[in-house]
Amino acid sequence: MSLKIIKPTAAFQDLLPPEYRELVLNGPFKDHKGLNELGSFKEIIEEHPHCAGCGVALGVRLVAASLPSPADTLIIGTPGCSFFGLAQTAVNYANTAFGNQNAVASGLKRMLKIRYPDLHKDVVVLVGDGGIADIGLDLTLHSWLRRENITTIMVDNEVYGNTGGQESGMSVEGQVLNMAPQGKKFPKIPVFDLARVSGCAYGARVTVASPKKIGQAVKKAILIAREVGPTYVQIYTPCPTNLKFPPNMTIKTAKEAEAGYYSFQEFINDEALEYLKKAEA
Ligand SMILES: Cc1ncc(C[n+]2csc(CCOP(=O)(O)OP(=O)(O)O)c2C)c(N)n1
Ligand code: SF4
Ligand SMILES: [Mg+2]
Repeated sequence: MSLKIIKPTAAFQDLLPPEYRELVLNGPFKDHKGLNELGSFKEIIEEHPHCAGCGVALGVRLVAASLPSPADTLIIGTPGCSFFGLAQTAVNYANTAFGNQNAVASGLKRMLKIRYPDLHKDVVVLVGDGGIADIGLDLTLHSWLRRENITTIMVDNEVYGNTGGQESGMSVEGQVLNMAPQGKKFPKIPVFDLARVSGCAYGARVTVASPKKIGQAVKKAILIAREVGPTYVQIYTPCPTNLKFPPNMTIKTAKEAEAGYYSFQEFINDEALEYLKKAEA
């Protein structure tokens, strides 16, 4: 994201909300800023339309604040609640037809490598569980099997939040939802394990209750995708509206999941480990 894109014209300068002005003055554009330095500005630059307490909105914000080179990153999304916040986030962002994100991201990454052979242009898919585990699963797996140099990030709220509560492949077995009144009949699709066996060089499974872990995982995933191969980060981002818990319980819900079936997990192959050691040296 270039500062030029968000810098207001002089006439509007004083009319904009204080967080916007703060973002322009102190946002993560010139100096690298990490999660510890989240300002009063919002990576999400306007009041966003997510429901109160939305785990997906928090996930989007934490990912946006964890990008190693925000100005040289292109985020690819698809329909779903994440799209609301992403369209209002201070990142370069393009949307795709539902489920096509990893195919579009593969093409863009290849094109950017040709156009900017000496620069790192990070292409990051940031999409919901339905977009990845259901309609986009074939294109996601094929991008991994082809070893495309892209990072895929799932904001997993375990439901189709955007369309009113259908079950997704990532919903837990037995979960009752507005449009699954008898409860889901099969377990969560093991996308994290599929990432490992389909050629991802690095993968992490985290929750929004652990922002630092998200920061580290996103950074590692994007760096490794530059040189080694595809990477995957799966973030539990609970949805109060569809899972029907109070909006101030999002972090508590994520913490409980993290202590149980959504524990932190990470894998990395030898080549990626070597690469990280060199990059950090
Ligand atoms: C081809 C196509 N089919 C269906 C839809 C309708 N649709 C929009 S978002 C969505 C579900 C998104 O669920 P998920 O990816 O889990 O994201 P969430 O809203 O939960 O963040 C569906 C089915 C669409 N936009 N395009
Ligand atoms: S429906 Fe759920 S995921 Fe979508 S904006 Fe509301 S809380 Fe967030
Ligand atoms: Mg979802």
